[in-house]
Amino acid sequence: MRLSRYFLPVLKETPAEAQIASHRLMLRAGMIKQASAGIYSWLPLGFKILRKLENIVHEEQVRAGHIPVLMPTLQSADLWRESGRYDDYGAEMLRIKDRHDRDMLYGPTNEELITDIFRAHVGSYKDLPLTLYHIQWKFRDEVRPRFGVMRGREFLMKDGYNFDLTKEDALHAYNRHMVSYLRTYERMGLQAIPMRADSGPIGGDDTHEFLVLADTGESEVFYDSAITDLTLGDRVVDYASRAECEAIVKEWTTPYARTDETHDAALYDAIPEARRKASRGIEVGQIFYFGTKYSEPMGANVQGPDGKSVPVHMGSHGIGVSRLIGAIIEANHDERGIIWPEGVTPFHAGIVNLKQGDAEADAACEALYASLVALGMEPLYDDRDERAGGKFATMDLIGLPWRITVGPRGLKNGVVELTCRRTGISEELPPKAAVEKLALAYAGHVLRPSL
Ligand code: P5A
Repeated sequence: MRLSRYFLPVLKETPAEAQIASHRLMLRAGMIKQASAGIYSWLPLGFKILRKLENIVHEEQVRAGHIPVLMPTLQSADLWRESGRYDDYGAEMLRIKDRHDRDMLYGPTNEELITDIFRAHVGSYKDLPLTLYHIQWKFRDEVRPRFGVMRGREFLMKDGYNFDLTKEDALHAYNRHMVSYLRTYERMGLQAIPMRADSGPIGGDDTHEFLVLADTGESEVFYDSAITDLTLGDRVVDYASRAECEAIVKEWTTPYARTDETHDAALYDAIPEARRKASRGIEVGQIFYFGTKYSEPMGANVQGPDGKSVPVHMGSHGIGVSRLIGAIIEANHDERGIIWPEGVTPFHAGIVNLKQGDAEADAACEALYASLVALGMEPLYDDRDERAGGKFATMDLIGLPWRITVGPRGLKNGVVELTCRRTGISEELPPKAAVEKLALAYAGHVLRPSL
């Protein structure tokens, strides 16, 4: 992409309404624009990252054996009356009447709608296990929408639902989700810690929230610091293996980690003092097992092997896709701007031409651009006729992990400058060596152009 032809409305001033770094930086970097309270338009840069996160989520869901679908945002109130949640959900639910005076609502979640799909089409235990998921906009009329996309009213969620014959099968689905979520967050460059939590309006006994540690997080959390040493890394997981998923879940849920809702002071005090941590966290996902809470009242039954009709065991699992962008920025920024992890960056490298219009500098930039594209990367070429300082400030603000600076003086010596956004370290290299270094930096990442 050439910056002269892109739409990147960066702001020079710090917006007064933004209280936390991620909100400020998303506005300043031209990623989002508020449409009304807690509702945002996604401008090209923000939309590109949203799509990248969606891709990662899809890939990891499909890897775990889950099947994508797409359900509507608007739902009929009748289904929610069947489950008993229409009245329970309260003021957070946006209720709408259509022209025929029928009660509709903008879905805050989809347990009822998916259960309705299931009961219409599945009747035998032979069709189980089944996990369906989608990535769709949700609406919750939060009392205090704040911090930009972090607590929005309209927000993008991945929500998945498992249907199983027995509780044991459903607990395998729970474990499988926990492992696939850990992998999903790791690919985004985040450490999200599974913590025992409270199930709230979704219901059920077993539930874990995934929290990214950050001072600006809305949740109070307590944990054993031993848990922060755990990673999945390159480990290849067989999601069909109950024993393997269970072992990973055990490893991750053994160290104490709880939100304030389930905090147990006695257990916490038993942790060696040096490892006892109390801090704040951003909730980027939650998984639930709720058994037959929806299947029973809604008649989502299957015929078991013995011919008897039984309600299926279910769970649901959510990832806050739009909130994740805020969480990633909270965990990755400095005073100059965002620092994208390589797995989610909107462009792989920035090319800054110090002397636009200089034949040699222009040609060197074009050649670099072509070499990066040939490797499957998406460079952002700042080809505007602007001062170097302004170009650097924009690149630092939007946070691409690497910048290649090209100018006539360096080119005379056969070199360009390659700068790492995270460390700030620059080195002078021949253009070919700079391209090779970038290829190495992105080895292990899926390289493909995104929207
Ligand atoms: C699980 C999927 C559910 O709704 N039903 C379907 C279950 N869980 S949840 O915890 O309530 O939400 C899942 C994730 O969505 C994100 N989230 C939000 N993101 C931005 N703004 C909001 N107002 C908001 N509310 C929830 C969180 O990341 C949450 O973990």
